Amino acid sequence: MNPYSDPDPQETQEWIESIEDALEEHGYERTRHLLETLIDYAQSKGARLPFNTTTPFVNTILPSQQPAYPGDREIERKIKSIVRWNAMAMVTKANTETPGIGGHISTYASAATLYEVAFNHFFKGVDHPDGQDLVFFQGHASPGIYARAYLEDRLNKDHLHNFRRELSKKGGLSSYPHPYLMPEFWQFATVSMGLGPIMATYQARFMRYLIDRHFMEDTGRKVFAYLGDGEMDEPESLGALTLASRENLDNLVFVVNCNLQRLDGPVRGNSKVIQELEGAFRGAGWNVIKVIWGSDWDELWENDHDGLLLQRFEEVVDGDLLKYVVEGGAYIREHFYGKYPELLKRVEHISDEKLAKMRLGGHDPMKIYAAYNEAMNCKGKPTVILARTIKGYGLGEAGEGRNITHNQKKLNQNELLYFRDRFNIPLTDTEAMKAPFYRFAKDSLEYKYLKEKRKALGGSMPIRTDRSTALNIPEISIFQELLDGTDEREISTTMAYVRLLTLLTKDKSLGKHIVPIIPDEARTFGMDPLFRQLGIYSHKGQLYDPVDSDQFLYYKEAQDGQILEEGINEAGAISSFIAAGVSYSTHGIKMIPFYIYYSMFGFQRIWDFIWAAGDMRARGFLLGGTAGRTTLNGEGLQHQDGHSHLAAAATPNVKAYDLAYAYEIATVIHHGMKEMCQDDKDVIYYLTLENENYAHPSMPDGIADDIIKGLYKTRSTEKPIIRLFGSGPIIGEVVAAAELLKKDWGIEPGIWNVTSFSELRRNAEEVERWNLINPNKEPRQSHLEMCLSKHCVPTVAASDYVKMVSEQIGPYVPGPYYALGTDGFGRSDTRENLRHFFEVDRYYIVLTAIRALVLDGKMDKSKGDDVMKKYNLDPEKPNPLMV
Ligand SMILES: Cc1ncc(C[n+]2csc(CCOP(=O)(O)OP(=O)(O)O)c2C)c(N)n1
Ligand SMILES: [Mg+2]
Repeated sequence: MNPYSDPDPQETQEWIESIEDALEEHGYERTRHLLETLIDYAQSKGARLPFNTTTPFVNTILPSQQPAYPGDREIERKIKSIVRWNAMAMVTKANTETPGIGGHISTYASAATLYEVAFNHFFKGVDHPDGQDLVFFQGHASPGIYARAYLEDRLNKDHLHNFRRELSKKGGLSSYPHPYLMPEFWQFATVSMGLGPIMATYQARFMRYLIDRHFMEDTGRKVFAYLGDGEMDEPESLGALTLASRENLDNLVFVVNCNLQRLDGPVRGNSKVIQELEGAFRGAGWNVIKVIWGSDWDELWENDHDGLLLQRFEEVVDGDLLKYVVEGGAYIREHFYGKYPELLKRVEHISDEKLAKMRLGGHDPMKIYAAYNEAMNCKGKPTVILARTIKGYGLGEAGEGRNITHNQKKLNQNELLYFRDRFNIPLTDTEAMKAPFYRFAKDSLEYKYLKEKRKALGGSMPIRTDRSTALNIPEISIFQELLDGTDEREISTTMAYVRLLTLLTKDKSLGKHIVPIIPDEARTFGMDPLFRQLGIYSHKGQLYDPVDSDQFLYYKEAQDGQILEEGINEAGAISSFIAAGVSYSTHGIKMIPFYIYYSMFGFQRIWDFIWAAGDMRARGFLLGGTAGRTTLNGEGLQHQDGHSHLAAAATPNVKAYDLAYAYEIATVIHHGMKEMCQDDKDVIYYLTLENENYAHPSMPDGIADDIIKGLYKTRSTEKPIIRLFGSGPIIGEVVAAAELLKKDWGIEPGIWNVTSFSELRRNAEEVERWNLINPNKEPRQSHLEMCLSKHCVPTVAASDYVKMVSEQIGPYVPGPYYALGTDGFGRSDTRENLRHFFEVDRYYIVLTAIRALVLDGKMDKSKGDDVMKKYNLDPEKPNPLMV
């Protein structure tokens, strides 16, 4: 409330009357103009007016502005009630039959109207002439979405019966939206809270990108994101709000289910979450539609001439509002209206029972329809609908509005009967107590209605399809200069990659499908020449003359620009990667994202998004630049990545490579593009790229397959007694170690390049598993065995990653296996010093090789000490992991 005490109410009233006149005679636009002009004027005269981003705690859309409801309310109510019932029955049954299997009843119970109005009137399906809307469903509202699919005949009783029992023979339903598990149903993985809102925002942005780049027409398709009010506390949820308004994403609609509760209790007990969210969204420039009150409240609000009801609502906090839900009418009368005798009078004619049941906005189809309708027609801004609902709506004593409601997994018999009565479910007591699934008869009005509504909107939702066609991947010879090597010229793998991208984007047929993505590091990676060649995407084009416009390679923004330059925003950039990576499905157009970033800010920072990308079957290339704990030398502890390959190895559809030479990069990327765009494999490639300069050899013949499998030989030896593995730039140390071994110790090791420890392990595991469960068949051989089993000699493996990365193949390598790696926090220093510090340099490789030969009985024990002395290695040197 305004704390200012009014010294001249008469004058205030006169101002209000002037505004009333303006409203009546000229409408909202003129009134707004007048008020804004007055405020601007006062501000220009030095009045410091408070900035207020919130509006009163009432509905944004007045009853007089509501459109007529285009549907049959009665039939829709019946359908909704049955969806509610089936959703509840599905979770109840699952938990009765398999205690502890989980699931949620209360979330969908609060969101049912939000979804049903959209299913009946808004969501466009794949066969709609405008194309499909993209909908991010609130993850744990999934039971309601399955329940509707059941009524539409898309799922059967067995599916519902096997909710959360995906391993059952008749097929089950995944707990949450997982496209990986239900690839023809779910489109987006949403249940890691906070990822949905930002991913939806970048989906809307990517849709624009495809339109601006002339891949498709603007047909008014929308992206909807259904979100929890508790979920809005995740930093990612609000993280891209200004991007959405800045880019005028009027194709984006957030629907926040404001039941005021999260898992443990109130989202904001001591204030109002709806008001807080309104402030955040309005401040960011969104169109905010608050749907707080249902039609039952229209009369009370209309009669609130003195603003007392509003004042009372502004006095109470969400904690109070939740208490009213639980305590009922008499309590509300006494504690809420009772504070002011005038308010008490206003509700005299309303019974206690009615007071308790006055419907809130999010449960009123009229109000929700009006909000969607406005969102559909809003131009130039994204829209958020803040809908007030009750968590566990209809559960009564079983959890309606109660703090335990989120974890309510089943109803007992009395609670089932209560629920049946509350929603008029046509079941007898005996039937209802068994919580059966209910389906409308095929000739019923309800069945016909729901089918017709969906047909008119282009088919059922959610649905995931792939209507894309294969892309023409050119021959690998387009990368010939990378295959030929650099002779004496020293370059980094990052430079080789940038060259590859330049060649690729120039390809006549494939080039335009490449989506380079970068979070403000283009210059770090030497990608700035691409600014001019490809342009940086900007819906607004370039409204200014860039400071470097006189230069050939200037900073070029363009409406049809190809590069997504995301700023310092890894979460946004990976969301763009995902949007591009699933474009084959969401838009029926194959795009190939190449997202390059500081490798430390990849898996470590945004692995959850990468996990979701895997779940959503995204395809594309992640490039961890400036990778390697000792290869990136000056940046120190925060920047040196020595472990992203561990995370990559644990992400099922990520194929990870640590590459040393330009031809390896060309081979892997070429192969990956074929897998993604010709063989339709849902794979993400992760390549680490480094910034150490050295000469790159030309590609030997016949090794392409081995590069993809993860291991190929670069140096053979006559009588092998030991072999060295190297990966990425550490191969340079390995080669140097081999020279020392020969020169100083008379040993000639074979040398192998490991391009992927994780691919080698996956292959070896797969073979091992096959051999395990096929004991009577001829055993198969892994790639490692095929390469190495001829000589059972010790192996020393060195990489710029923690030892576990190279150790992952240890059990499958014939002979003893020794791993060198970079465990511990990074440091800034020269590469040479760092490699010594982490004990991955040539001298430690030699030392380890000699020790391996000693233990193998091939050398005398004293040799170890000789090596230590010869290379000045200090036995007192502290362990890099511990210091
Ligand atoms: C990142 C993350 N943290 C925690 C959870 C566990 N979780 C699932 S639902 C939920 C509460 C959700 O509350 P809200 O967003 O308000 O949704 P509601 O169910 O109230 O609609 C929590 C904490 C999760 N799924 N994701
Ligand atoms: Mg909530």
